[in-house]
Amino acid sequence: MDEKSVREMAQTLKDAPFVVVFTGAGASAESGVPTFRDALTGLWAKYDAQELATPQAFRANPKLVWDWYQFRRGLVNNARPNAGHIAIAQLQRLHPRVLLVTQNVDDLHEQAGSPRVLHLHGNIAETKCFYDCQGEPTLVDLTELTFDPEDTPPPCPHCGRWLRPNVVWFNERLSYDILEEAFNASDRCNAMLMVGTSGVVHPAARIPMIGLARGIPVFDVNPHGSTLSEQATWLPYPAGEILPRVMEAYAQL
Ligand code: BV8
Repeated sequence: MDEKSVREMAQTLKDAPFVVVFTGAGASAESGVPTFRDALTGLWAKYDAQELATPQAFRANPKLVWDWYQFRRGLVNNARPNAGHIAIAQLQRLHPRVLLVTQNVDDLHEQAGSPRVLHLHGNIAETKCFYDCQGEPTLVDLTELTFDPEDTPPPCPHCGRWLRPNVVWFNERLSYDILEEAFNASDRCNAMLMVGTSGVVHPAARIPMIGLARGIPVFDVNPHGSTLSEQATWLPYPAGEILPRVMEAYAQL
């Protein structure tokens, strides 16, 4: 992307009174966290993530699904924010009004210094009772439990039934309040920056679709393209490469 286009993009973001940043798995790819499109590894290579990330899969094989999340938690725990996360946090510091909405279940935006992150699909580091026996969500601190790592999922300390990761699985509804805030922001913002998402998963994908339908500038940072790249302003670069350049130009405006 030539410097003139980078500067124009930075100016558009600076001139927009309200910016929504919408991220997906690709924003964490350069931190070593595999995206959903990546082939699954090891035991799970023969499964599709969409098949494992469901309550049906958990009921059918709770140990397989729990152990898959423990594996992914390990990847996230070893990951560090990349230059793309850091650039987004910088935008939130320099711009008066940015709402960051993520589909990701890691906390790399928070680690990069983002002051507020709206998580549409939950937080992989959190554990809750599968039945929310004490109210929704019944969060449980795994570090306070003693359980046999081979005998998983561990039992809920309140009701003795399964624990599960505090993420939104396929075929589960998202939090109404979180979704309403994200859609309201999409209806009101003046520019949108989507980073590292294929735009396949709903209802999250409606966020950039609302921006595009309103005719506001929507920048799509994605080296391989998304379902919306043709309608958006597509930047075919890795987030960690292009976003620091945009923020360098932004800081000089
Ligand atoms: C629901 C948590 C109803 C779990 C996740 C409408 C149309 C079609 C289907 C549906 C629809 N409405 C509902 C559905 C069904 C389903 C769905 O969307 N199916 C699709 C896939 C066909 N949706 C649901 O089930 C949702 N629930 O609708 O409930 C309901 C109502 C009432 C009562 C009961 C039920 C729930 C969806 C949430 C699922 N949970 N995550 C977990 O993580 O384990 S979704 C999960 O997959 C991720 O969180 C993420 O959101 C999604 C993957 O999408 P992306 O983030 O975009 O990642 P992806 O890998 O696809 O793409 C990465 C991109 O990055 C790529 O394009 C790549 O090119 C790019 N990239 C790579 N490297 C870089 C990069 N970009 C920049 N820089 C780089 N370096």
